[in-house]
Parts: sequence; structure tokens; C-alpha cells
Amino acid sequence: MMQADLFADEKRDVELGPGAAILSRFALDAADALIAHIERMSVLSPFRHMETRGGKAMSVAMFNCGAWGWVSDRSGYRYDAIDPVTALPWPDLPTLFLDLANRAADALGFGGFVPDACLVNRYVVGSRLSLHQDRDERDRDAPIVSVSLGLPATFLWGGHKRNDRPARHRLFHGDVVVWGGPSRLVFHGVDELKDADHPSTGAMRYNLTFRKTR
Ligand code: MD3
Ligand code: FE
Repeated sequence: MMQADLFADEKRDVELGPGAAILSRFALDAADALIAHIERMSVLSPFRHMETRGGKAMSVAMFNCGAWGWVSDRSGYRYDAIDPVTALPWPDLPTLFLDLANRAADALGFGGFVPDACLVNRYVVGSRLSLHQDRDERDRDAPIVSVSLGLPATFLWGGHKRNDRPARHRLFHGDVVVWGGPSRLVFHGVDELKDADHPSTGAMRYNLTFRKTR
């Protein structure tokens, strides 16, 4: 099978906008440990396809760790301390996760970032995330930190209006993205995942997003 493009040719940080940047390979050394944590936690809180308000199942499967978890169902989006599937609190945020998110935010000048939520997204071939804003967090001053693991994906970076044509950026295994300040509310999404085989995740991509919800 052709395996083009599994890894970036070079380490190259990309500035996306004010307060937003791709930190190339920032999490590479921690990546396999992060994946082991994801697999262990997903036994406690299984990946599930949440429903949108319109009643359609999302193609991305999710669970959360940390005090608060992002939940979507027919009543809308919210943060909840209880996993609706297990009726238990979400798994604890591993220290490795907290530490990594804190160091990445610090690299962009957001000191003292202590997330209280981590959404874990799982993409298989064909999974996508349509353009949206992350606006369910009460604290809009804190940045969001995301970590990409496994297969590469094309990230769509739009503007402040839904119709602004998005720029496209490839996100690779170990890449970290930080979004804060004026870039915190831009429209963004992920293009359909293409088939390939990654040594750490097989045919999947994981994405962690760290948020401070309140
Ligand atoms: C830009 N996840 O979970 S991470 C999401 O790759 C989400 O799974 C994508 O968008 C993924 O909400 C992209 C990057 C991301 C997260 C939050 C943002 C980009 C953002 C908030 C504002 C602007
Ligand atoms: Fe988002």
C-alpha cells in the first residue's frame, strides 16, 4: 500500500493568527504514552458517537477526561461532570496530559493554563468535523490546546464568519496547536480522514483538546 505523507518532511512551526500556532512535533516524545493513556481510559469511558441537536450521529467518536466533559445530544451542547453512558464521573486527567497542555500554552505566552476538560476525538477513515466554533466554554480568555496523534489530517482554519474560505493545514502525529486571544473563536474543522496505516494507531487518528471551561 502507498504510505505517502504519514510524517512531515521537516519540523516547521506555523503561525495561524494572533495567539494561534502549530507547534510541530511538540508532543512527539510523549505520543506513545498519550495513546496508552487514551486506550486505558477508553475502557472506563467508552468512545461513543454523540448525536447533534438535529439527531444525527457524529462521524467522530468521543469521550472525555477531567472534571468536565463536552456532551452533545438532542437537547444541545454542554459540559457535564457525569458521563451519560456510564453515569459516573469522567476518568481523571493524567498528569502527563496536564503537563503537556500547560507547557504548550506557555510556549505561546499563555502562562498558568490549567485545563479542567479534555475531549478525546477518534477519527476513522471518512470521519470529519464540519466547520464550527468552540463557544461552549464560560472562560473565553483561556486558550485551547490540541494534540494530534496517529494518521495525519487536514485541518480547516476559517475566519470569524462561517462563510470565510478556510485555509488548509496538515496536522501530523505529535503536532500541538494552541489557540487563544483573538483566534479563540475562529471557525475550524477537519476534512475527511484518508485511509493509511500508522505505526502507533493503525488506521486511526486521535485528537486531544484541552479546555478551561469555567
Ligand atoms: C480553533 N477538534 O474538538 S483540534 C474540537 O482535530 C475540534 O479533532 C479538531 O475542533 C480535531 O472542537 C480540531 C483544534 C481546535 C480546537 C479548538 C479550537 C482548533 C480550534 C478553538 C478555536 C479555534
Ligand atoms: Fe472545535
